[in-house]
Amino acid sequence: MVAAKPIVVVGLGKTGYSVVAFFAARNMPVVAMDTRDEPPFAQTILDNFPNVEMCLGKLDEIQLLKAEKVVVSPGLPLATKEIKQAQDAGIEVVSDIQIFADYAKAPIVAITGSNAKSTVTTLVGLMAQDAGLHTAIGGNLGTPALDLIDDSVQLYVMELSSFQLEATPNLNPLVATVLNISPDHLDRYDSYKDYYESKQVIFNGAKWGVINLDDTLSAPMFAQPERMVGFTINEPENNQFGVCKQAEKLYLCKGKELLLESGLLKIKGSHNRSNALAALALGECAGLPMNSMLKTLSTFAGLEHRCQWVRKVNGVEFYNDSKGTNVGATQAALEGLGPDIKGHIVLMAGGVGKDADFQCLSDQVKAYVSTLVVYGRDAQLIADVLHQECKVIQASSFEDAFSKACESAKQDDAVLLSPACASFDMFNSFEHRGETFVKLVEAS
Ligand code: UMA
Ligand code: ADP
Repeated sequence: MVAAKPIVVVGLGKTGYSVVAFFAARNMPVVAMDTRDEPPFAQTILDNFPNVEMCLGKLDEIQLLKAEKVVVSPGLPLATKEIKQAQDAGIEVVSDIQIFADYAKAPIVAITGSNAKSTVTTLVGLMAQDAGLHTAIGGNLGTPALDLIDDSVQLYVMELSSFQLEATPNLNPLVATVLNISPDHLDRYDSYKDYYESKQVIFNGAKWGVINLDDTLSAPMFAQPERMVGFTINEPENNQFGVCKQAEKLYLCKGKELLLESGLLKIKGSHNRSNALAALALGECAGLPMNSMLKTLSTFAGLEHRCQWVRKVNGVEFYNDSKGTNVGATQAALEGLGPDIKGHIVLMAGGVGKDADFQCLSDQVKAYVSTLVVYGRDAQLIADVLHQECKVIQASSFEDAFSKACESAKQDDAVLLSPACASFDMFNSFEHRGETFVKLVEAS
């Protein structure tokens, strides 16, 4: 008897571990590899799955060429030499999300975009749970997709990154959306076009597409969903979702039907109105009842580290937007909070800029920011392009940035941490950065 060819799992982080566990539980031969000598889950795999063959410190080309298929983790580019070589030799190279799509029996709500993915995914997941469905929520949000597979699940609500989607040719979701597009991860893609096109596969085989009518790059470009519904932060047409004004009040609406006064939302700013409308549109396509969705929406207070109000100290409000990891997010945070701040915003930004063009922030910085305090690896880059829009101060550390921001803030101002950068030069994660900020605020 010829031995079955192995599944080769590349990357032994959270995703890789979930893939190894998934196939090992199905008694399929697995080879696990990682370019790192000590990847996070190597020891756990050795302990729990002693039959899994392991290759650390490099990608083993011979094993890759002998694979039944290769499941590659999102942190590793498909362009990696050994992966590319296997693909060129005709070996199927897919993401964990493709395996998930192959095995999931319940419909999938698939959510991507440059920003707001976690907020909208969580909100749609809560809406489905409150409507009584056994709902599994995860993907890029944190719980790897394959850990969610369960035959009792009635709906999967999945946050998907471009890294995951680029190796997911056949998702076939019930509903798919690209929430918005702005530059991100330009250190990994050859061009902006490559980046936003990588998200388009989310529409492959989709029954419904939910389209952001305010963002042309979010619309389907290649595969067309069977049916589409749009959302906009302006007045909508016909059966689209949007915002209407009546008697000086703003309402979320569907066509001419008023759904909810926007002042009743706990998540603030026009970007969050857009997020709320996207969630309603996605939920409706998934068959959730409107009344139940509106109830969930009006109690949703948002996620930590996303334009989160921390505290008022000596007349200055402090906001933690540590999840603002690209220029589009920081633009939205400034536009969302700016009009509500009586004074000005003192902005703390910096970290790993991922080759972004910080010039994109000029208009919002000019409109709302009195002082910009920059820190971290790309501080100088940010200072160079924005020094004409406001006062810019360079800080020597995150703590120094915080104390300089506090010194600059006057009564009625707000100190906003919205870095427009990844955190990995100084912190383990955006959560770690946000928690450090909150601790500094609490100690001030
Ligand atoms: N790595 C190597 N060698 C390898 C494999 C990975 O050096 O052989 C490095 C990668 O370059 C990366 C790190 O290891 O720096 C982690 O990569 P991974 O693919 O092992 O990551 P996981 O632990 O599996 O976590 C991934 C997502 N991480 C990335 O896409 C980088 C998590 O999203 C996700 O929650 C998790 O799967 C479950 O689905 C995090 C993220 O930062 C939150 N995502 C990016 C974002 O949101 O902007 C896309
Ligand atoms: P993601 O999972 O895509 O990173 P999150 O929901 O975690 O999205 O939000 C990340 C950041 O994106 C927030 O901190 C906020 O600054 C910004 N943001 C939230 N909603 C929007 C939106 N609709 N458009 C642009 N930026 C947004």
